[in-house]
Amino acid sequence: MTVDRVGVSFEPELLEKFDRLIKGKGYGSRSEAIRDLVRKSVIESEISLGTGDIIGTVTMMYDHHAGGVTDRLLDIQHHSHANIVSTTHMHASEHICLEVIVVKGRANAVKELSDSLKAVKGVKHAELVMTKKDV
Ligand code: NI
Repeated sequence: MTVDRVGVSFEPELLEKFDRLIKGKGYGSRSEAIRDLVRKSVIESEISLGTGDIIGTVTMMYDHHAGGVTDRLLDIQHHSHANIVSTTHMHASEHICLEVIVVKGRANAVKELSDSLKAVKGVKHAELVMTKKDV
């Protein structure tokens, strides 16, 4: 892989804070830390446009004793325009289920799926993580 070198200027106070931050996170160099920040920014920007293809996960925790929750969650997934690759289910306790849904597709379709799942009564917590494979 070829790389282009760029120079970045910082105010000393900001650079000092940045160095402390990245040391705490275990980065070996400023370059790698800055590349990660730029990548994150590019990914978030492309995702916010909503039209590009993404890969990601929806992690949700729900009480399967809540009326009809399992049927509703399955129904939403079967009708989603996002491409559901796999689901993993863990029976976390007598009442609580943890489910991780691996998805790919248009960011908008994946967001819509995640929002619909979050809104189901009985779903106590859900988080969507999206990334791109080509950044
Ligand atoms: Ni379960």
